[in-house]
Amino acid sequence: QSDTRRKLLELFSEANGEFISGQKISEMLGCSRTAVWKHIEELRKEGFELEAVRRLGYRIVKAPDKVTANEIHLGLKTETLGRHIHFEEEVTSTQQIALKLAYEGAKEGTLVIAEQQTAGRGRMDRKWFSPKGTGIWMSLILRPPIPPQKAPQLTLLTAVAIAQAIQEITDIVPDIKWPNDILINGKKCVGILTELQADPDRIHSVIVGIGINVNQTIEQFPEEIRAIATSLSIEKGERIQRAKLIQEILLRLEYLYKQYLQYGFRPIKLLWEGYAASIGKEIVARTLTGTMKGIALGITDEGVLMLEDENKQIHYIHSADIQL
Ligand code: BT5
Repeated sequence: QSDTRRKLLELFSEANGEFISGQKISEMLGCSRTAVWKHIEELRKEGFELEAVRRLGYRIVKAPDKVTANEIHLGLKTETLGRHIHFEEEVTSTQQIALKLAYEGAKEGTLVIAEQQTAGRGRMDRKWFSPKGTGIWMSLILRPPIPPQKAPQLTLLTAVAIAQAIQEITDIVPDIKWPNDILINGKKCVGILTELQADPDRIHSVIVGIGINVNQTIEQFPEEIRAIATSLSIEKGERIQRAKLIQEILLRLEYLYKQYLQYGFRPIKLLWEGYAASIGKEIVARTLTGTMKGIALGITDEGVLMLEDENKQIHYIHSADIQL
């Protein structure tokens, strides 16, 4: 049933807004004309606008701004990432569901996505606000054949993919703030949370959690983050179609991930530096063991932050909160 629907959406996607005859659809799907009509009705219920014209057939006019598996699959060009999608209207946290699926053996590239999270979280159990229908709250399951200590590089890789996708869709060039934030005009628009399941020498899975503020207005942010947070639509001045952005992210992520597995972190690092907000500037780094002030020199080939203090001593920082 849902497989047929997926095929139908693929047909529409290939048709690029042109009409496809009912006859052709029924042949391609291997079902009756009546069944085709029923599937079309189902898509309409999901919010797709479909035009039906006698003798011409059907064409897709508009996909709704939803993030169900259908919306994301329509026009998705990846080979593995996002090929399996687990969508829910409301979850506690997509991380939690992805973790469970990964444990049960879900394939690499499986994507968990929800319209709303009731217990979205950031690093160190901080809260991540994930209101209904306005953002992208998703978790991607990866199974990279790399040693566990390299996993933080995937956070940086993901940040590059998202920055590229944002630039492509909105024409805004965002800043990446090491290690896991993307900022626009100094305000946080994206947070990334990478969680690892591994033995000392082998990764079972990495769950890459991505939170993006897309269509919120300023008033829709809770008081406590209003001064530090922003959304793409606030910055761009128009609504953004979330599914399109997700497709772009998955495509770029897949490409960078392949590059990374083949050539290592170096090519990613160069791209990362192109978006880095803090390089050459004075920053404050809060780590678990204390606070350090200095100039951010850049990242190493491994993705570790280098900070030079006032005594010209260089510190290598693996994880911290950075204040610009
Ligand atoms: C992060 O943590 O930035 C990682 C956020 C990852 C969220 C995704 S959504 C899908 C997946 N499922 C989850 O449950 N999580 C992932 P961190 O660097 O610790 O930043 C957290 C801080 O960002 C909070 O303490 C707030 O100050 C701020 N914050 C919370 N919600 C925000 C939002 N929607 N936009 C901007 N800033 C926010």
